[in-house]
Amino acid sequence: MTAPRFFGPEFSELEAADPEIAGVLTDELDRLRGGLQLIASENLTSPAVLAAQGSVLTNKYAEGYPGARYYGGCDVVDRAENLAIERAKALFGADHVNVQPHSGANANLAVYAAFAKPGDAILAMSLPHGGHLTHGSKVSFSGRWFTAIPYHVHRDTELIDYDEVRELALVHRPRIIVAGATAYSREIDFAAFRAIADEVDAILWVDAAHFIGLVAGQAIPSPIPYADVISATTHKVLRGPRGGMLMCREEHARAIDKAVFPFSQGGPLMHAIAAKAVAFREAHSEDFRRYAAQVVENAQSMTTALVESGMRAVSGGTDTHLALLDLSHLGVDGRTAEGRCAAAGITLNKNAIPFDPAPPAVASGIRVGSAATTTQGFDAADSAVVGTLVARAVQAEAGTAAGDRELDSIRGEVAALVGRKPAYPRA
Ligand code: DSN
Repeated sequence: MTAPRFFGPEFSELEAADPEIAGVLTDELDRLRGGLQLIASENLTSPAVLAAQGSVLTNKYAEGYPGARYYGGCDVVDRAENLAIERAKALFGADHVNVQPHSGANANLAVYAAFAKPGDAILAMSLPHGGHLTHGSKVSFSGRWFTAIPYHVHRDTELIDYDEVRELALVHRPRIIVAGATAYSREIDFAAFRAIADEVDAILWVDAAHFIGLVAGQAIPSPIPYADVISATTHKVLRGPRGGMLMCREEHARAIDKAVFPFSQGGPLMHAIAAKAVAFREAHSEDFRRYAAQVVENAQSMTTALVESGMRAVSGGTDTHLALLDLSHLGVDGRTAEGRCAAAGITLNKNAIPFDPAPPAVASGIRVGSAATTTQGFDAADSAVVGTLVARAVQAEAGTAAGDRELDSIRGEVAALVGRKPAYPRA
């Protein structure tokens, strides 16, 4: 079989050696091409990123840092890591960058290791209000090894309650204050967090995993002037390979580097680091700035359509790439909505909303994001159509004749829409 576009020439070798895994790759490409990808933490990387990631650099052990490795033969991969570091510094204006974290969670583990001791108090956003597992959940190392103090959004505005953050900081004197979330659609006031951190002499850690791509594209303000340390992922709006990164002030450089290697990781993934370098180069461009602005415009357009179709946008809307929608007054829970959308060719996730009465496995909301569709070339008008398709799918009662007909019909409209602006186009 001829290699489908976006698979390298090695694909025919894979197909001969392992047809089952070759089939997984082609099926996933078909899935990406055939539906709407609205998971807010996903994107579609470029062929150049894919090529760097699927490369011979995966072979090299390079424990240590460029120029100071524990193995020989690292001169070539050193070039990749140095390029990634220098490009990230130029893109974000950071003093120091570490591109070795294998993932966002690994980057976050390194932040704890650099700045806190087991038992220290950490002030971070509550998971059900939009935070992350590694911000103190009991099921993660963060909640098991540290004393997590959760802050919340305000019940009326559904915006971060900065008064509560300050009150909790004054009472608990946390070692670290975390700003950053996975399901919060609004800009974060980094200056307010900095002022609170200074008042209690805490480290300000911005977990920018979700929005770092919008920072790269200058679509939202940068946390760099405010944060002691920033953790991020490279695969969300930033559109790089799956992975993590850290940026910090020069004074913390040694602590951060030691916290990644040797404390929490072994050999870095040099193929992923090379792909990160490619993504940083792609992001440092006028094209990417236009992309980031369009991501926000598309998220807003999709959200407006969802609200006009009867959903409630948590906090009233979005300033970013994602929106959280409350379905409670539609009488549909998040889990059901996710399933109905899947049946219509729309991939998104159920999500807890602040003060959610439903358990997390059911949830009262859904989360949508515009990063992948914008990569496909969707504009604000397309995104409004996406919003109406999602709203129709959520309200189509699967299992009834009328509901199933509606889901089939939406699936056809989704196919037509992604056919006009496909992911990974064939030609
Ligand atoms: N799983 C990511 C997300 O979907 O937001 C966060 O780790």
